Amino acid sequence: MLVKVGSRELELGGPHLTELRSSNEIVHDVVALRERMEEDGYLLIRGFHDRAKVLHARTSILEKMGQMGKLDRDTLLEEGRMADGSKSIFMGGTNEDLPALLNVLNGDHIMRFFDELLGEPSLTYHYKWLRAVGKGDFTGAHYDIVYMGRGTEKVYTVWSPLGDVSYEMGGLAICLGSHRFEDLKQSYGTKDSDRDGIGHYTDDPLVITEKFGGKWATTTFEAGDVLIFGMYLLHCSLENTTNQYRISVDARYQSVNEKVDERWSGKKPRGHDK
Ligand SMILES: O=C(O)CCC(=O)C(=O)O
Repeated sequence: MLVKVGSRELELGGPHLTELRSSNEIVHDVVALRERMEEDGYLLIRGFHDRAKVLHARTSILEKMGQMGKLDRDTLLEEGRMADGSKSIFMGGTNEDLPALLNVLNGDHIMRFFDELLGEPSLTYHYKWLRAVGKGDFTGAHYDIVYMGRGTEKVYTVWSPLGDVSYEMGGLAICLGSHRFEDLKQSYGTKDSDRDGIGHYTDDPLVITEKFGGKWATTTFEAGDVLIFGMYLLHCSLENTTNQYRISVDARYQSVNEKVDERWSGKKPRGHDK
């Protein structure tokens, strides 16, 4: 099967693209989870969130998008089909008007998970990166440290699909081993998007593997699944080739004892430096 990763078409199971591995068999063993995170640089946990709560959040987001005129009115709301002429919508912010979403991202289940994983009380940044990615769009390959590196490096991203995401709808892909690309960490990984005016490293996933090695990995996702990774794991998304929005959110978690990146934390996070 051919999958569109960033600007390339790659064969799933071919030399450049494989499947992510799930960590569900070790989900109740925190020591094993920490070792897996160290070794693989990511944790894929299926059914981590309560699926019904995620679907409730999805409905509230779709209702909002419908009111914004972004959805095709002749189709079912839950399909999230794009209205003619609509584009991707970035809804980053505190999203206080979406309590069902905050219930998933700030709830006891996920906070207790991070308390245990970190071995310290955890916090989550108030800013949530909510995205509705439309047809033809994808996210280029990057390290998150470039966007949120002004506090501790020990921040974790949780990427949550808010709906089922097929290969065609464009879920996330990561570059295996990229948390150990020391040259890249010492160059691109020391940049700050606001200070240096730098963003994604590349739209072409093979630029990375040809220069640094590794291999890309992805999968299909269901509402409730999460992909968790640190600040130095290269990731991009597959292209959405459908006319249904791919709705997802990425949120951040860290220890309360570490420095936070003030752009994203607090009740009124200021966001990127203007
Ligand atoms: O969902 C996407 O397209 C990008 C997500 C991302 O870059 C992240 O989770 O850090």
